[in-house]
Parts: sequence; structure tokens; C-alpha cells
Amino acid sequence: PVLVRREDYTAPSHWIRSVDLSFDLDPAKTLVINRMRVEPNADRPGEPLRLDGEAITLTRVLVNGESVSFRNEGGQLVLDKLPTEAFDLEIRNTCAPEKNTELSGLYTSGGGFFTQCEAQGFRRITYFLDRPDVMAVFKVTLKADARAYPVLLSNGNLIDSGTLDKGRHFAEWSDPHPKPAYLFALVAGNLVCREQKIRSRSGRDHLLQVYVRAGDLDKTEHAMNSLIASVAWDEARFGLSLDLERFMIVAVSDFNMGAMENKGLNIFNTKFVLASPATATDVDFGNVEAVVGHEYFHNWTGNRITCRDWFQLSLKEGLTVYRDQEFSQDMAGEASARAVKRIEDVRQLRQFQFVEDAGPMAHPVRPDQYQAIDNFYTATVYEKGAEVVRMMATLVGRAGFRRGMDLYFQRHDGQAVTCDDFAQAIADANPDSALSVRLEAFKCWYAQAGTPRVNASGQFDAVAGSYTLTLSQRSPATPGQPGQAGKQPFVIPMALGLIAADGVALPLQLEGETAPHGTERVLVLEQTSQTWVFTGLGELTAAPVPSLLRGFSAPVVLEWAASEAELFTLLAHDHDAFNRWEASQKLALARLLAAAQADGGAAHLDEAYLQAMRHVLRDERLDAAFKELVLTLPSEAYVAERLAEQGVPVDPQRIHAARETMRLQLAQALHDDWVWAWETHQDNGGYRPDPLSSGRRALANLALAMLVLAATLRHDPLWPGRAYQRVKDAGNMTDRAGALAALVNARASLAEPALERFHAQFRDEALVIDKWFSLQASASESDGMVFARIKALAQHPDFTLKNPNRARSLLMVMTQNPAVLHRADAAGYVFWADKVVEIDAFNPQLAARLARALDRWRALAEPYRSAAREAISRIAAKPELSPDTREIVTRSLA
Ligand code: BAL
Ligand code: ZN
Repeated sequence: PVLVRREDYTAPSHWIRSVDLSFDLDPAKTLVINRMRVEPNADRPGEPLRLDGEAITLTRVLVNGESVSFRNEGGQLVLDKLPTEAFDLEIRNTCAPEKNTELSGLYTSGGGFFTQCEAQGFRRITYFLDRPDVMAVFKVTLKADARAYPVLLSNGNLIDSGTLDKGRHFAEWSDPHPKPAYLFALVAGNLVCREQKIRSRSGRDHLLQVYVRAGDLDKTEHAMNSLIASVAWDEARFGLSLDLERFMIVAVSDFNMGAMENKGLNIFNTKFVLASPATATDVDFGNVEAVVGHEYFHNWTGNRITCRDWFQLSLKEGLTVYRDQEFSQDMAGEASARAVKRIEDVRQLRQFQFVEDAGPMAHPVRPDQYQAIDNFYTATVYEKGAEVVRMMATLVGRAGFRRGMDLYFQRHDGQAVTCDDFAQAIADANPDSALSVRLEAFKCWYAQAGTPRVNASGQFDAVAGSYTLTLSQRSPATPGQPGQAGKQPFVIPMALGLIAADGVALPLQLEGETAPHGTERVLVLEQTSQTWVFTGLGELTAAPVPSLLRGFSAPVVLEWAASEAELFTLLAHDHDAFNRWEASQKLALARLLAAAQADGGAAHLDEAYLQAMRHVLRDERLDAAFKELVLTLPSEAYVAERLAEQGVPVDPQRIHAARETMRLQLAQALHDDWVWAWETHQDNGGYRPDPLSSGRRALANLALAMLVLAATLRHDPLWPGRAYQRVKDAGNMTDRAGALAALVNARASLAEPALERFHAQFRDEALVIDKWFSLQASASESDGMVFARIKALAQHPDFTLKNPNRARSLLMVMTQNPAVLHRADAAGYVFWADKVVEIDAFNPQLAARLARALDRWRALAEPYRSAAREAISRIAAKPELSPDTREIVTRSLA
């Protein structure tokens, strides 16, 4: 395997200024004619031209119309003795789209042609300098059978179309914006589209289109509305207008990623386009909005300014995730709904990125090396990358961040740049900011892997009326990067407040200041340890409670030994909704950790905790969505990480048992409150996926789950009956899937008929059948029944490994269900390993994702640990493994 290193970056030997591509589309054998205008890079004279190519057949090479000699070296097409001035290079080759099961390059799906070129799929279409810093203007001609492929799309504007002989037709597209090859796209198929003309703030007219298969047009309204909202938001928030006459989204059901930001022709996994109340849940609606926004925002952050090399991936991904998170928050509107979105994002970060940062795949936001770049489309590059951008925004302020973005575009529009260039622009636009003066130290966030630990301790001096806060940080070792001594301290923005025991927010005045500065401020921790003294607290009779890391102002683990009383105070009074939720999670976590380590594993919930939960549930001032988050216990994976952090070997079965016991206690002790919540959170009007009504549905679904759970245990048919009725007659998928999940998770006898009914009703809706699989794979395990079910479902006529969504709906979901994957008899691992190997033979990207499931095997208790290592070793022992999966298992075992 070839290791690619960031430090080895060199500029390309040549530039490709323009490309004229012609495709004669045929599923079995597509002919590609690729005419390029190539210019030697004056900085690297006399170098041969090495063109990337993979899984394609070369038929002709011409330089300025003449045949030339060439050689093949390590898969690359090498041309020596080239003209020293600009020249025309023509390549002819063929590829076989219907055999392309990797779904990278040009492939067929559902009778159409689609492409996926990021990161390195373009070389599977034709020979090219397939690297993001080579940007060319593309003209594309598509020829295909007119009946089978009436729609022919590529990037940019349609400049010509017409008929050809033998029932074929053609379309010619031209994209005026120079772009790297990874942003190339083509689509040919039998598609219909929803379209809308809009006039943007800048006064330009644009045509927006969403292309789908014929039966799906009624599921495109939300995507179109999200796209219109995205265009407006980017203009309003960042002054960035749509630079294209035509902007297209195309849905495809076989897709490795979520979606792809090809210039002017975004290609989407159907999962993130199609949404109707009958088939999509509130979460799906939210995801469609976020992903449509994300891909659209890439048009500026990614396409207009792209990455110099793939090590800089977070330049576009971290920034664009930050932008889509902000977009979703702005769309949510109210402060409380914004906080809910922030909590959900942080929950996601901790569940996936923190785990990644603690395991064998831990890497910096800007990685230093890779074998398969596809393995680095990670939670670290995306979600931690977004947190890094968010911290910059915190350090320069909202207006300062806008100034920084303006300068970034002023400096780099049309270029391929680095993460350093971005940080420099934000800092330079804010020369006096907390970021600018610490820029070099701040950049550690790009370079150092691992989640920093921040320890906090406070001391109240009633006589002096002062509160002394000490913050210190340390960094864990990560692969290739030693811990504490080897890492520089991070620059950590710590948003905080102080609360009196009665809930009053206290004015914050630091020693040496003449007046308080509000009730919330951001301290910057930049050394290993620092102390701040807050003064003017002479009126207080009891110590204030610090509310630290408000809004999760930095991606760190906060170690603060809060007392129960302090957590109850925060839960009841914190002005920061994030920290109120955080307090609830800490209260639950303490109980879960104790129960998971206690003999017998049973959690006993005390009255104080239950009373606090009851209080939240009944609090009229709080949003239903927030209540649902507070009353949902920390996930088993999160509990496992906290144990691992304390050096306690992780026993997933014990954690599962403890959490389930706690859930049951919550269900029973709060029974009347759940009844109240269910009854008072029913919506009779039409379905709308807005935050308020989706929050009400979320809480009603949680209440129903609790009621069905408790009722099933006491053989009371009332609530299971109600849930079954809801599966039958719900007016939307959120309620229907919620009721079905309640029955399945409670192992109610009505679960079986409900599952059958659901399947029969939606047998023709692929995305709903995906839900049907996931719902069963994510069910609460009991006596191995869920695992047995999953194995049976893998043989179901509707199941296939070939469709990534379907494969993920069962297998990825299973690996995220700890009590199913981690079995004392190792059967979960054996099943998983077999599937990784099976998938790897035809879709390495998908296999490599699945192969990450046992990343944290070293943290496991016996017998899991040894069995997990053995399962990974079994995969690693396969000689024919793809480089993608090979990299994952090798790192895992290292
Ligand atoms: N660029 C790959 C898909 C995405 O992040 O939008
Ligand atoms: Zn992206």
C-alpha cells in the first residue's frame, strides 16, 4: 500500500486549462473522448506528464493531433518528451459503467447513468491530473439512446441538444467556472423534475431543478423549498450569491455518500432529497434541509475556493458543516429551537467524533498521511472541523467572522488553498481579536489529534466576595502523536457564566476590571493551567455555581467534579439551554456508570433524580423538543467511552442492562407524567416539519415508548393496543415509525403484526423499507433475539448488500447497537467480519466504513476484547482485501 504524506506535496508538472469531453453512453462499454489543453508548469520544466487512470481501457493518445509514445507506470499513463509550450492532448478510452459496483466514477443505477468523482473517481472515467489543484473549464457532450435516457445532464449551462441517428440524441453542456475534476458530473436517465425560477437578491434570475424518478415527484417539495431557503440564506448571512443560471439536484438510490456538490449538478442519495409526510420522519425532513443546504453552500466553500490537496479536506468540509449547522439553526428560528439543534449536533459529535479521536483511526482535522483518501471523510474532518471553525467565529465574534469570510473570498476566489490560508484570512480581518494574537497556537486544532481534557475547579471566598476558577488542560496520546509532553496546549474558548443558588445570573467582573462585563463571557484557556478571579460577589451567602463550556464552546471533555446539588441547580436555572441539558445528562450518566459497574448491574433511580425529570417534563416554559432531549438517557456508546476514559474495561452487555433497567424505572416512576405528556402533545392539524410540532411529536413518541414498555411488562394491553392503532392510522411517518419502534423495543406481542402491516403498506417505498430494516436492527436486545432477527433479515428477499442504503440500514445500524454486536459467544463479530469481506469484494468504500465498527476493541473487557481482535485479524488475513479496508484493519490492529 502506498502512503501519501502531506509534507510531500508538490505543485503539478502541468496545468490542464480546458477539457472537452465527449461520452458515447452505453452501460456495457462507454466511449470517452477527452480533449485537453495542457500547459507545462513553468516552475517544473521538463517533467513528464503522469495522468491518473483506474479501471479504464486506453485506445488512443494524440499530442497536437499526432501519435506519441507513452508508458504505463503504476497505473499512471506517463508521457515524456512533451512540447515545452501549451499543447492539445487527446485521449480516447472506454469504461464499463454497468460493471462499476464501487459506485465511484461512471456507473449505472436504476437504469440510468450517474457519476461520483470525489475524491478520486474521475480517473475511473478518463486519464487526467486527478488532483484538486488542477482546475479546468469543462465542455461536455453526452450521446445516448433517446428512449432509455431522455434526460442528459452535466455541469453548467445547456448550450445545444438534438437528435442523432439510430434513435440516439445528444446534449452539450458548458461550465464557465474552472473546476477540479472531482466536481465533474454527468447524469443520463429517465427522470422527471420539479423546477422553479427564482430571482436572487443580486437581481439575477436562476432556474432551480430537482430531478427524480417518475413516481417520486410528490416527494420533492421540501428539497426545493430547502434549496430556495439556502440560496436566500447564503446571500443574507454571507453575501454569497448563486453564480449559475441553472442549479440542479438529481436523486439516485445507489450512492456511497449522502450527496455530492458537483458544480451546478449536485447528485444526492435519495435519502437526502425525497421527503413526504407519509414516508419521511421529522428527522428525515431536517436532514434533507441540512444536506441540501450543505451541498449548496459548497458552491462557494469548496467549489469557488477548493482544496490544494486532500489533506486540506476540512477546509471545505469543516467550514461547510459549520455553515449548514448555522443555516439549520437560523431556519429553526427561536432561541430554544436553536439550542435543540446545537444539542443534537454535539450529541452527534460526541457519539462519533470523540470515539474516533480515542481510537486507532484518530487523526488531526488536517491529516498528515493516508493510504485511501476515502477513509478520511470522517467525523473528525467534518464535525470536529466544523467545531474548529465555530471556535474561530467565537473568538472573532459574528461580525468579525463575516469580515474574515469576506477577506477569504477576496483573497482566494478561484484558487485551491489550505486550512492555514483560511485561518489566516479570518485572523487578518480581525487583527485585534483573541484569534489573531494567538493564531499560531490556535492552529494546533488542525495539527493535533485527540480530544483535549479540560479540568475545572472553583473556590468561593465569601469574605473577599470572590470566586477563583482554575482551568487546566491535557491531551491524550493518539496514533503517531505522543500525549501530554508531545502536544502543545490548545487555544480553548470557554464560554461561561456564574449562577447564584437561587438561579440568578451573576455579573462577571474579573480582578483588575472596574466594572462587570455582562453575565456571560468567553475566557481563553491557552496555557496548561490558568486561573481567573471573579470579584464583586460579596452579597452572596453561598458559593455560586459555574456554568462552564456554554453552548459547547470547544470540542473538549470537561472534567468538573460538580456536586449533585450544583447539577440540579444548573438543570433548573441555567440560562444556557445547552448546559441545562448537559446537567441532565451528567446526572443520568453518574447513575448509569455506577449501575454498569455495580454487581447485578441494576440501576436504582433516586427520588431526587426522578423528581427533577418530572419537573422538566411538566415545565410549561420548556419546549417539547428540549424535554425529549433531557429525558433521553445518554447512549450506550457514550457511557462506554466515559468508562474507557476512566480505564474501566467496557462490558457492553452490562451497560445495556443498566441503561434498560434505568429506562424501565423512568417509564414506571413517571407513568402518570408520560400519560399526561402523550395526551397533551397530540397534533390534529396537518403535518408540518417545523421545530415546534416536530418537538411535540418527539416527546409524544418518547412518552408512548415509555408507556408501551411499562405496560408490556405488566401484561396490560392498553398502550400496546394504542401503539398498534397508531401504526395503522397515523397521519405521518414520524408518528407511525415512533409507534412501531415503541412496540418493537418493548417486545410487545403486537410488534410482529405491526411490522408485517408496515412492510406490506410500504413495500414499494425503498427508503421506508430501509427504515423497516433499521428499526429492527436498532431494537433493544434481549436474549439474543434481535441478533437472530438481523441474521434472518440478511436473508430477506428485500435485502441486498449492493444498495448502500439497504446494506447500511441493517449492518451499520446493527454495529451501532452495542448489545447486538458484542456478544459473549462472538457471533456478532463473526457475522460482521463476514459481511465486511463480502462487501469489500465489490464496494471497498462501503466495506471500509463498516470495518470501523470495532475500532474501540482495545477498550473492551474480556471475552469481548480477544474475540474482537480475532475477528479483525480474520479480515486482515484475507490477501485480496481492498486498500481501503486494508488500511482500516491494519491501523486497528497496530
Ligand atoms: N464532498 C463530499 C460530500 C459532501 O461532503 O458534501
Ligand atoms: Zn461536504
